[in-house]
Amino acid sequence: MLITLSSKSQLPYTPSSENLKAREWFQDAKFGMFIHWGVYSVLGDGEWVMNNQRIDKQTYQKLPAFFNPVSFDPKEWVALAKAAGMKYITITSKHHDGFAMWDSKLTDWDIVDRTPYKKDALKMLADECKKEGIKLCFYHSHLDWYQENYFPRGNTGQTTGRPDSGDWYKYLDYMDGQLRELLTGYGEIGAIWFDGHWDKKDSDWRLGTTYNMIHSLQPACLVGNNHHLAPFPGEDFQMFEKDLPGQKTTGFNTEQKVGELPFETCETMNNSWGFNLQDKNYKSTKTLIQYLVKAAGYNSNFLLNVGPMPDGRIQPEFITTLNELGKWMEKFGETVYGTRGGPVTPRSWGVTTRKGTRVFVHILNPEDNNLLIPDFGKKVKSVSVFDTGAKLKFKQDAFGIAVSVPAEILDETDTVLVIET
Ligand code: H79
Repeated sequence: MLITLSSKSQLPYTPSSENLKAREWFQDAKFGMFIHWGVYSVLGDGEWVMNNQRIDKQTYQKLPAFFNPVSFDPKEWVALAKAAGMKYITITSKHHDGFAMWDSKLTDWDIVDRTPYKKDALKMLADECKKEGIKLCFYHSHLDWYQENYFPRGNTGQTTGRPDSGDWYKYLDYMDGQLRELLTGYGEIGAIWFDGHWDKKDSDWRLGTTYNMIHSLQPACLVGNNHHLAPFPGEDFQMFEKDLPGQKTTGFNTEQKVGELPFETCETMNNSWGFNLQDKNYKSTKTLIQYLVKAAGYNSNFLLNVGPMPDGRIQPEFITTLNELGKWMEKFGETVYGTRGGPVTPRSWGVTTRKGTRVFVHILNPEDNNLLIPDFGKKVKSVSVFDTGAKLKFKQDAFGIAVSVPAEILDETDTVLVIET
């Protein structure tokens, strides 16, 4: 009886011209800010705290009263993203705890109805993004530990004290309704970034219906879904959580096939997505620059996460690193923005990116003063150092290009060479 709904997801999908243009924009943009922020931030123990500390719904409802982000200034967040060289922001509209960070009319489980702050944080951010030319995207959880109609339940959220009954399709209607609010009241939305499908991956998620609704409301809005599988029809980009496309290093993505859509990889600045008071495992600026560059070499965007504090500020450790990243991007951004990965596939020494007739060689782990770049079928005119323009000696034959890279030009983060073809 519900077969018509599920089979809809299998319909072939032809993206609109606006959508294809948005995909190009997305790939050119390369670098975005991921933001995990919600009432869980109050506990300083990450966004999974409801599940991990086995907090029941009744108890979890005490949290919004403590969420009063008086220091939240969207101007500061957007300025920081821009200073870091980021071109878009993807923020949690709703995480797995189901709490809406905007003024939803479909529930009172939201920031305006339940917190002393009473303001629509997403609207404030949307207005500032629009003003500053930053694209806003929403991370939206399929999975919901709060709604009773999220039933039968999946692998997680078993301990939140909900009754053993509920109407699954009512839940999906509710989710679509909330997405409709986000796509009609907050201006142009760059993307919807779904997560949580893996909680019950054999369910009828009615993805086709949801995806069609998104594309009919906003044709240029890109749909992505962190289901750790091959892309489904109706999706416009493919994300790889804490992983470069196809590397399968996380353990939970062994079934993930690399598709044909634009890629995005996301990573944390310490080990947490949502604010974690005790997590001091900060990644260095060098590590994060190298990750961004590697992502570009894999033809992928990089979405770098911050988990703002419950008072609305971003912690100073993150701010320092992001500003350093931005300094690097000011100088070397040309070799990242607007590029595509390749022509040479990633190597142990680094990666390549390309734009027009130029190939940018990013040496991340120098191995030898003689750099051997496999042949990529183009006649090389010159090889030079990106930041100084100094010409380097090279020899091209049928096997590839050998470049002499003197030790004194090596940079400990990234030595960038330009090949003119
Ligand atoms: O929002 C952030 C995390 O909260 C969320 N995605 C990022 C962007 C996330 N949820 N889970 N994970 C990340 C890790 C993956 C866990 C999984 Fe599983 C392992 C999913 C499927 C297998 C454990 C077992 C959780 C569900 C089943």
